[in-house]
Amino acid sequence: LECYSSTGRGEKERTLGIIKPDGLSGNYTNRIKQVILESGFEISKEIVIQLDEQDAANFYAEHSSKIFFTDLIRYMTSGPVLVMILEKEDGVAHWRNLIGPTDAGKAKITHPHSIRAMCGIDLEKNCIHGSDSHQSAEREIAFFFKEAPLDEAVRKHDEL
Ligand code: IDP
Repeated sequence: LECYSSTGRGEKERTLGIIKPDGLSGNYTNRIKQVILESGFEISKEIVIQLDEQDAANFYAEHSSKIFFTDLIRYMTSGPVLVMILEKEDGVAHWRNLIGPTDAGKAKITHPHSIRAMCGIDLEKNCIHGSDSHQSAEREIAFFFKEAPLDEAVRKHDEL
């Protein structure tokens, strides 16, 4: 049984990455994946999906009262996204470091080697998402990858 933890040594921690619509349509996917793999992450699952307004609003529910919410939903539904489960020791923190600060325009100056500096434009169109904590990562992974709970999987197997 694999164990996911942000504290244990040598244990992998899962996090969620999303190549946002501008990243996909701008053909940054291969360059982003190259950076991910060179940085020691494993991409354990990936899907390409077109979010509808309800999906995007649910995913970003914590921002529903912000003035940029409507624009954010429009942006995230403007085309397909590529969603990935990424795994590495201390994966959440390492992935946040790799993507860089939210404002891609500023990232080009302060974090020129970050992914957002490479393919993002500004505070909104920053081309990539990364979970901000271990808890967020698990919630966001469950949002996109609805895995059957272990006992349910075992029950299904027993029924065969
Ligand atoms: P994060 O993605 O770096 O964690 P959050 O504050 O969680 O940043 O914001 C979620 C997303 O909403 C950002 O990645 C960006 O696309 C968008 N966003 C955040 N702040 C603003 C803003 O002030 N104006 C427009 N869009 C924003």
